[in-house]
Amino acid sequence: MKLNIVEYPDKRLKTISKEVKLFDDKLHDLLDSMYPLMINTNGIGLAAIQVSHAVRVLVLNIPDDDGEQPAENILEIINPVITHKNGETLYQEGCLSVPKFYEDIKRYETVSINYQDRNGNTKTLEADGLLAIAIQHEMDHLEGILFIDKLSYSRRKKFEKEYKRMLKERKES
Ligand code: Y12
Ligand code: CO
Repeated sequence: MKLNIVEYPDKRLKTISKEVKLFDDKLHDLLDSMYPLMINTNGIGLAAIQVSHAVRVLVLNIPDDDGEQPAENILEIINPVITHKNGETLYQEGCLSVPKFYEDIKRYETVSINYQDRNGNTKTLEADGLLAIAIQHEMDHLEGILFIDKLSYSRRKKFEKEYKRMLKERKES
């Protein structure tokens, strides 16, 4: 399946994604296509709405201690629900849909989720560190929320100005 990353300010990123009910070949094809796109664009997380599919699907691959992202470490997360959350942490986040921008965002330090795998089996996961941050970032995409939506008014204004300039420069080059 040919996929392209949707970039801010595309309104599709504001869509609330729908629950997956069918764990069929179409879902598997989407997952199989999202993973190489994420890796080839240096991503560690990607939500289906970022490739124009409004379904509650995420792929994650947190780099290991050597910075590698082997395919066996991939996490395919469908219909996730946070069951526990704790603590607070700050991390400079980036997003494939908001190229070239990184901002400090406050998140829960640890989260537990229930989710389904590609075959519809129910799983649980307790996450901390970068994985916990990535899960929260990607789950926000399912609600149509971007990390830049969490910025203060003044930081958001600054971002909009810089982003507009970046888009103009990109168009001219
Ligand atoms: C911590 C913080 C954020 C997340 C969400 C997942 N974010 C990403 O995977 C971000 C990837 C990203 C990749 C970039 O590299 C390229 O596009 C080649 C990038 O660089 C530029 O835009 C130039 C920015 C972000 C999880 C955990
Ligand atoms: Co993102």
